[in-house]
Amino acid sequence: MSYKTSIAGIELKHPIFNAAGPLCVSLEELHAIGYSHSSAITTKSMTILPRDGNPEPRYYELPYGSINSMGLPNHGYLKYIEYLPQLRAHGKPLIASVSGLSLADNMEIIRALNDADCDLIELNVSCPNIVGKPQIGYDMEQTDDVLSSVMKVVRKPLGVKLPPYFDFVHYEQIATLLNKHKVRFVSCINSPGNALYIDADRECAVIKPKGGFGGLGGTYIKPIGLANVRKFFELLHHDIDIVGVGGINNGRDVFEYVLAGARAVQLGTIFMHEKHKCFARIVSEFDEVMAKKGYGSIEDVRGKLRGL
Ligand code: RRO
Repeated sequence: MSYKTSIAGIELKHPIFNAAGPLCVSLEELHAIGYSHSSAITTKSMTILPRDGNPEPRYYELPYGSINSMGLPNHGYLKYIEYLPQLRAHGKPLIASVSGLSLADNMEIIRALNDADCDLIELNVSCPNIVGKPQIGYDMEQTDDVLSSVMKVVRKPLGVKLPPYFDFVHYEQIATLLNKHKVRFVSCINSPGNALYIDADRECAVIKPKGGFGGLGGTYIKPIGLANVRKFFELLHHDIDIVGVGGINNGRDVFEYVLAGARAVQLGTIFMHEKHKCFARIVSEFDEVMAKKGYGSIEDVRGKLRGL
């Protein structure tokens, strides 16, 4: 049995799909996600113009995760608008991830997506890897401006991909804005930015851009992702859905995210590592955990984390 769920009213067969990021740039890659057991297809974050991204090496697998500084490689929003109807054949919700390099860019892309063949828009306010572009989600005033502009024009359910927060005051500030602007969902967390991994043998960093600084993914960040989901579950109006991301490797991890308050989860680093078969494996592990515990639905579990 699969445990169905929904994000902003869009139904998903089960709660597990791909995060914007790995293996979702080209039409071929997006079709491959369609053929997999991912319950939705999320695109790489799109900009106005196509981008090659940062110089390589820009992704490196670590003992317990990954570090990346991809630099937003993507085909540009006009291509994704062409790709979307072709992906419909898979019969899954289509999620367009947007990461314009300015508010004007985001507005142009979102206006165009209003008439495109996607079900949800995920606005990325948390890319850590563009030199000279601090993460919008850490600047409360800018976040307020961006959300008030985009929410005026958007005609599809729009959610926000958030950076990780660490301080309760910051959680309260950002949650106030998300509630005020009535975003439809949040995806948390993007990779904690500007981590540095050092190879002591070679006495160097492991990725080239920005002197080796990049976004951290995988097992390292699961407790940070869980904390963000939990805190937003406490602070957001309950009609704002929460999608958990960060360090999910197995069905038990998915269960933990649902307990914390997530309606669905996205896979990033494990998808890069294991490729498309991770979706079927993790779906069946999650189903097994739920069945063993005797739960009949996501709603039996969602947010029900107990204190001690
Ligand atoms: O492309 C990237 O470097 C990237 C992006 Br847009 C993002 O949102 N998060 C990330 O870890 N890498």
